[in-house]
Amino acid sequence: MMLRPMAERVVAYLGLGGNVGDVAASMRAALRQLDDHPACSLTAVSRVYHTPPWGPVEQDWYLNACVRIETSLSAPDLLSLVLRIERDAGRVRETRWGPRTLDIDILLYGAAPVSLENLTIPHPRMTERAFVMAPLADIAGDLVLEGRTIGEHAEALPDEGLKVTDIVL
Ligand code: A4P
Ligand code: MG
Repeated sequence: MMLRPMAERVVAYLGLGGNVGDVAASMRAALRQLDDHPACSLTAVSRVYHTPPWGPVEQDWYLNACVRIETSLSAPDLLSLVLRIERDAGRVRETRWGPRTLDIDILLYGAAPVSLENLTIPHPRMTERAFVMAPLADIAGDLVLEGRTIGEHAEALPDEGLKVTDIVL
């Protein structure tokens, strides 16, 4: 039996979204890559939501979901991993807030905020977006952020018309 020292593991929450191509297939591939990574394990997956596009760019509806992972990667290393997974999904960066095959945002990483030049956690504006709060409430409804539970944030947001799908990731 091989014994490895236990690295410190952190619970992190990721938000996934996309509106180009077979998004559910891109999400499934992403979850497999995360879970197959030696320093990550996937511990919860939300339902998949069909969501009206948010922001200034006119574009198709999105699929959105959230997952919980446990990881011994640092936050910057986790960002490198999710950016690589986005590239593997064929993500091309064109317009900010524009259409994409797959976007993976690090919503939360442990309890402490992260503030680096290229990485801000909690993800800015996440509590204002129903397409993030609704799926996150599925897997972290009791977690407190900005003085309210995620479930309360989800309830308080205006109904943007998002719909639960029967897609299973
Ligand atoms: N970055 C900083 N902090 C983080 C973080 N916590 N997690 C930096 C991930 N990345 C973070 O991201 C640009 C850079 O942000 C990354 O390289 C990293 O260094 P990006 O994904 O290329 O940019 P973006 O996604 O176009 O911009 P942004 O501001 O992340 O946009 P959002 O907020 O992700 O919005 N409507 C619906 N219904 N559903 C959606 O999922 N998504 C967007 C994109 C617009 N409308 C949407 C949806
Ligand atoms: Mg993003």
